[in-house]
Amino acid sequence: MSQEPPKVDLLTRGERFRKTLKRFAFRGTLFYMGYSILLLWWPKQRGFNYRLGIKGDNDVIVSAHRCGSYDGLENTAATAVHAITKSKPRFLHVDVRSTKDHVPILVHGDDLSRPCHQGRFTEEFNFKDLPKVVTQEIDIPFMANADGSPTMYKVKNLDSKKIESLEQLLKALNTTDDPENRTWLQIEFKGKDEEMIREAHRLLKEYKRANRTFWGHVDDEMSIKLKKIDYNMPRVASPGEVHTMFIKYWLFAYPYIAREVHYKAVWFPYVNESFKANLRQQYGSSKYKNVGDGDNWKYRLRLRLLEFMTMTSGPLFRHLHRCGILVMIGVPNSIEDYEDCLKKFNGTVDCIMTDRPGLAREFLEQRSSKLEKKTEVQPSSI
Ligand SMILES: *[C@@H]1O[C@H](CO)[C@@H](O)[C@H](O)[C@H]1NC(C)=O
Ligand SMILES: *[C@@H]1O[C@H](CO)[C@@H](O)[C@H](O)[C@H]1NC(C)=O
Ligand SMILES: *[C@@H]1O[C@H](CO)[C@@H](O)[C@H](O)[C@H]1NC(C)=O
Ligand SMILES: *[C@@H]1O[C@H](CO)[C@@H](O)[C@H](O)[C@H]1NC(C)=O
Ligand SMILES: CC(=O)N[C@H]1CO[C@H](CO)[C@@H](O)[C@@H]1O
Repeated sequence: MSQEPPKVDLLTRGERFRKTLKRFAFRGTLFYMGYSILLLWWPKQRGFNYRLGIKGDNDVIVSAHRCGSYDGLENTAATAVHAITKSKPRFLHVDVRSTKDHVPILVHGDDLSRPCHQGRFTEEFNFKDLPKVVTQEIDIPFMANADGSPTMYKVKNLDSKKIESLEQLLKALNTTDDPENRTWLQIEFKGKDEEMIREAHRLLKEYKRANRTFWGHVDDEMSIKLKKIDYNMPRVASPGEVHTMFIKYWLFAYPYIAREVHYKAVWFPYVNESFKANLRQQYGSSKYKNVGDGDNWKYRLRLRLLEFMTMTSGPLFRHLHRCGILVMIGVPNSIEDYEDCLKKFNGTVDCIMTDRPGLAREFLEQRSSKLEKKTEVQPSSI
């Protein structure tokens, strides 16, 4: 019986401790990642898609971006009513910001240069003093021409000559025939005026729309305020929340906190040449140029990040879908775009946000009849 000392004894206490720690860390990490993946597939908090009746992956709904800015002047009641009667989107998206007297108005940009050819901010005017809409044409930012310039909407006689308020929209919707109350509002607040948001909330209650409206704010801090103003209103995550969501997901942490999530929808961009042209402008690079020149590093970084997010979005978006959180993709605007968009986000898109709700609806109806045919054929061929 040779008395070889056990190997472990050769290690000092410190070394032994480090070894154990390593082993635990390794196993712990494996467990942490494994359980995260498990939760990603089988979320504890399963949801329903917010009473919108979305059943399976094949049911994709439409949101009319800025009320459908290809078919009428953006963010106006007339365009909204046209959309409801002609193309029946499930969501009417509007941009809402404030005047000096805290009236919620339907304007996209922070100044009035696009509709009124005045570079002054909306907050400089009381509602009744807002300048007239004078523009003869207005850009549809997510619809680029071949040279990268945006497609222009030609203003028609029937289009509103005034900047409209949220109340005017609600009034128009109240008298528009909408069987079964199918159409929901999707409000995108801008600016930092909390009083205006409270007023908008009061109006939504008054017009009995509060339980048929998703709201969101482009600013992260204000977005949290929405939660405080009315916890029960379904909220669209702010861009910042979406970024944080992805970072947590990449670190395998998202499924662990999914229960505490308050938002009921996320908006994610569909990156196409049109979107890139828009992004280039945002980052102040040279105007509407397609090829390289003027692309600054911020633009390129943002684009790479978006592409990486899109690439890795599959499991996360499927998870959101299972939790009952709507995944909205914006803003594809042609049949080609819709096909590409559904391919890129294979099976994870709940809602297409588009400036052409009529076209999108046609496309989706054709698609679902094709899908139905496929599923009908399959059983007999087996
Ligand atoms: C539509 O909504 C209004 C107001 O919320 C409500 O009074 C009405 O009963 C609803 N109609 C249907 C068919 O659900
Ligand atoms: C909405 O329309 C109904 C009649 O269709 C009317 O009774 C009601 O007062 C309107 N709501 C508001 C807030 O104006
Ligand atoms: C919203 O509330 C009204 C009553 O105020 C009700 O008639 C309607 O069905 C509700 N809509 C939804 C989608 O829950
Ligand atoms: C989408 O995913 C399904 C399986 O879920 C697969 O059969 C189909 O080929 C995919 N489509 C595309 C365009 O990748
Ligand atoms: C799928 C695709 O490429 N869609 C569109 C992207 O944007 C350009 C406009 O710059 C369209 O022409 C494409 O159809």
